[in-house]
Amino acid sequence: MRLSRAFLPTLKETPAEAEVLSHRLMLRAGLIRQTSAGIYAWLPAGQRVLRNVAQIVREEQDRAGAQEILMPTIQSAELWRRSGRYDDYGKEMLRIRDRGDREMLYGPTNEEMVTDLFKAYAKSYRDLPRNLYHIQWKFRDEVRPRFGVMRGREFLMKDAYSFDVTPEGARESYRAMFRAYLRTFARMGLKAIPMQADTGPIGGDLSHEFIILAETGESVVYLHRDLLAFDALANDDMDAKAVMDFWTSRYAATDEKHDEAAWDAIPEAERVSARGIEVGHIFYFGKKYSAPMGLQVAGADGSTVAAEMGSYGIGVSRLVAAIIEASHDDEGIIWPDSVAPFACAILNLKPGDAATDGLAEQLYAAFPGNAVLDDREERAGAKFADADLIGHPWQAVIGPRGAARGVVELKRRATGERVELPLAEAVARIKGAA
Ligand code: P5A
Repeated sequence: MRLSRAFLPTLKETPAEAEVLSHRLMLRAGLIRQTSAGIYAWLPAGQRVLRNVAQIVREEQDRAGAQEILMPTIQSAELWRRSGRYDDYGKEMLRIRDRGDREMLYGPTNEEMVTDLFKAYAKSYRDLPRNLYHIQWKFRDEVRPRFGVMRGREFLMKDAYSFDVTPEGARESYRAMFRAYLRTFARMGLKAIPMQADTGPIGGDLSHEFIILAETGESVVYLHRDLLAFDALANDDMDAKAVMDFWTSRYAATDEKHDEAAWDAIPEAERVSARGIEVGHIFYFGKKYSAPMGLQVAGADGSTVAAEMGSYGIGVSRLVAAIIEASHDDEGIIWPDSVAPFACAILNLKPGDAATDGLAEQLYAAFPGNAVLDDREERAGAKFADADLIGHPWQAVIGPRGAARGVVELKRRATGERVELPLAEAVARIKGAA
């Protein structure tokens, strides 16, 4: 994308309405724009990050054996009456009527819809286990939407739903998602800690929230320091049971589940209390939806059993803000390579100069669709500031002196390290990191 023609608007001023850092940076870097309270449009750079985050989530769901579908955002009230949740859900649910005066709603989650959908096909125990997921917009009319996309009213969620014949099978499905979540967040450069959690309106008795530590987080959390040392990508060969056994062998709880006595029993030097952001939440709720909604299959012995179900959520749009909370400095965002909107920004310090233009164009051509070329007639300082603010992992600075020698100055955003390299080596260095 050439900045002279791109829609990548940055703001110099800090917007007054933004209380937390990620929200301020998302507005200043031109990632999002509010269209009504708690509802946001995603601008090109933001949309690219959102898409990258969703893609990592998708790859890890697929790897864990879940299958992607896409269910509608609009649901019928009748479906929710069958589970008994229509009246319970309260004001958070956006209720709508169509022209035939039928009661509809904008889905806050999809347990009912997926149960009804799967029920149409699942007849015998051989049709299970299955895990179906989608990445779809949700609407919850939150009392206090705040912190930008961190707590929005409309937000993008990945929600997966597992169907098993037995409780033990359902626990295995739960553990597979548990492990997949650790990998998912690690690939985004985040350390997410699973914690025992309350189940709220989703229901069930086994539940974990995945929390990343950040000072601005809404949740207060308590954990054993051993958990901070676990590396989900390095421990890739561990089976799902071993992973979950490790995590549940050490203390970790949110405020609501905190147990003072258990906490006091941990040596003080091993305790960590912090604030965190909930980026995922998984539930095992058995027959809560399958029984009232009639999702039953024939078991091996001829008996009829209601499916054992779980659901597994990831806040995809919230993650964009959470990654910024975890990775920024005074100048702006520092995107991990895996989710960055572009692999690199090419800063041509003298547009119109044959040598800088030539080198900049060559470098730009090496990253089709994945670089921004700052070809604007702007001061060098403004170009540096914008590139730092948007947080491109690499900046390739091309000035007349370097261009005369055929070299670019490569800056790594995360460390500030700079190195002068001939073009081909600069390309290789950037591609090697991604
Ligand atoms: C699990 C999947 C559920 O809805 N049903 C389907 C279950 N869980 S949850 O915890 O309520 O939500 C899952 C994740 O969605 C994100 N999230 C939000 N993100 C932005 N704004 C919101 N208002 C919001 N509400 C929930 C969180 O990351 C949560 O873990």
